[in-house]
Amino acid sequence: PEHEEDDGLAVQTGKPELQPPARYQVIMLNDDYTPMDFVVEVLEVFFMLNREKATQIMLRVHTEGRAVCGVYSRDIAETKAAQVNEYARECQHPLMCQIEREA
Ligand code: NFA
Repeated sequence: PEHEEDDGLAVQTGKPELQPPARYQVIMLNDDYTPMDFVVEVLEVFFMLNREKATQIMLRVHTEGRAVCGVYSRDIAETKAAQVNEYARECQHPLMCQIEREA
């Protein structure tokens, strides 16, 4: 043939050039002060969870120290974590979310 197809690998590194977008976990951290009811409300509102799922995740955070609330694109994960942290601060609770890139 006159030319080969592009195999999608960079000439220098051999690494794939087009990767699927990275996914980010939004992780909620336990603390000693935020009321359980408040945490359940946050999980319902910001992560669109029903009462049962929100309660399960709240209890996992409480007993294990942290739990994944959801997995999103980087932009959405950053926004959700920032919204939770801002809302908790406004309500004078120390509740915190952070994000972690999936492996
Ligand atoms: N540990 C908090 C309490 O005992 C409840 C809590 C759960 C806080 C999940 C933060 C996250 N009131």
